[in-house]
Amino acid sequence: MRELKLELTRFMMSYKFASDEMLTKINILKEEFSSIHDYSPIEHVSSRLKSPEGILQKAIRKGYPLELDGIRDSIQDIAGIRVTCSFISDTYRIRDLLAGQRDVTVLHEKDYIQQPKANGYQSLHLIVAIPVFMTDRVQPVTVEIQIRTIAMDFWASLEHKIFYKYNGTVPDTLVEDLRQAADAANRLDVKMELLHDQVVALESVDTNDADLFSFDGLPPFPLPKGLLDSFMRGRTEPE
Ligand code: 0O2
Repeated sequence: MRELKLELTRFMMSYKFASDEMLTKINILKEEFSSIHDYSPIEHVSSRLKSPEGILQKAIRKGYPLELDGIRDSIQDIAGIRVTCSFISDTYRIRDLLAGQRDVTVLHEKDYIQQPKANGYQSLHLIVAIPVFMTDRVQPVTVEIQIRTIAMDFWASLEHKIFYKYNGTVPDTLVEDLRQAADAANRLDVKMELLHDQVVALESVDTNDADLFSFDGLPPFPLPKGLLDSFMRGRTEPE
């Protein structure tokens, strides 16, 4: 019994560590973007771990084997992270930046943005595996990452509430209203991105900030041309 408890604790901890590792990666992207590009494609990040009861219920519901190795192989959303982005292109940018990291393996991808679900649900789902270094083993652990825009997230949280309120049997009129709301959310996403692109294009014409640098919320500061030239020489002409 003691042995089983220990195994279960290690099992749950491996998901917490995997989630922490992915959150660190996402937060690094967020900070680096804000510092260097003065803009972050990530608006909000949240995470959750399924409880042991939730894991057991899902395993029973899906008919999976009720032992830890079997559960590890079949339930891939024990650790879940949700990344909310400003624009649709950002969701793919974040996907590419995470998928391109050496220790991250994308096991599955479901693109409900390109192909929304029949009810209107949109989101980009990734199941990734990341190695977790424990005291006596390196364990590849899966994490589900849902990447979506603010409008998609707004829609999904309301739909989730409605779905549970009606115990999964939502009246047809409400289903249709939700589908229309999902279309409206998509139109808003497309429009907002077009507006944003126009503003970015204007900014790059108006300002010549090539010699301005900023870091960690500090106002942009100029770097003397002589110093910049010497940095560049140092990079291109190694001794
Ligand atoms: P929770 O508590 O949010 O994690 P799976 O059941 O995961 O083995 P499935 O259903 O094919 O397989 O996975 P999919 O389609 O990738 O969906 C997984 C998660 O996406 C769900 O988790 C929801 O969080 C979200 N999701 C999928 N479809 C919808 C939808 O129509 N509306 C909303 N609001 N969310 C959706 P869980 O397991 O439902 O729960």
